[in-house]
Amino acid sequence: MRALRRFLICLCVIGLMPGCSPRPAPTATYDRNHDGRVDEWVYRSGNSETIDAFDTNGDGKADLIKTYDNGKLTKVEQDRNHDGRIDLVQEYRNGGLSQVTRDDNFDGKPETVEIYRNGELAMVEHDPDGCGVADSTDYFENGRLVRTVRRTSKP
Ligand SMILES: [Ca+2]
Ligand SMILES: [Ca+2]
Ligand SMILES: [Ca+2]
Repeated sequence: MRALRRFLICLCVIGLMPGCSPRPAPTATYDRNHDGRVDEWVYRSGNSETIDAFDTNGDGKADLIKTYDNGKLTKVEQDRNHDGRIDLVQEYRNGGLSQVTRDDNFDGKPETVEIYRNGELAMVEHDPDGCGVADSTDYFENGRLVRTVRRTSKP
């Protein structure tokens, strides 16, 4: 599943995954809550992309990462359980939500991908064992589940 591969790639870019290198140096850092420790890192890569990473719980590790392209929000990544691994990725296209990738059991492997079209939920792919291939896909029309397709065999 392409979405899952992208999920892992973005972990590498941010440098949250151990063994990923080189980690780029931030172009700016901030101490927003004035406790003497950095809690926001800003990375500018290339001409148009900006990555804004926040530490919301004060453990020194980024857990909320926003990516902008030409000032427009394109991605929000969250580490909701603060284990250093991203477990929720929201992607935006033309200002609207286009995809949500979730690792709700926090094992590092996403098991749900939601695809949005024109701001409405269109498809949900379920991969409960996180192997990277969806076991079933739900299709939605006008906000209603209309079809579920199950994969009969897995590679
Ligand atoms: Ca944190
Ligand atoms: Ca996590
Ligand atoms: Ca998982």
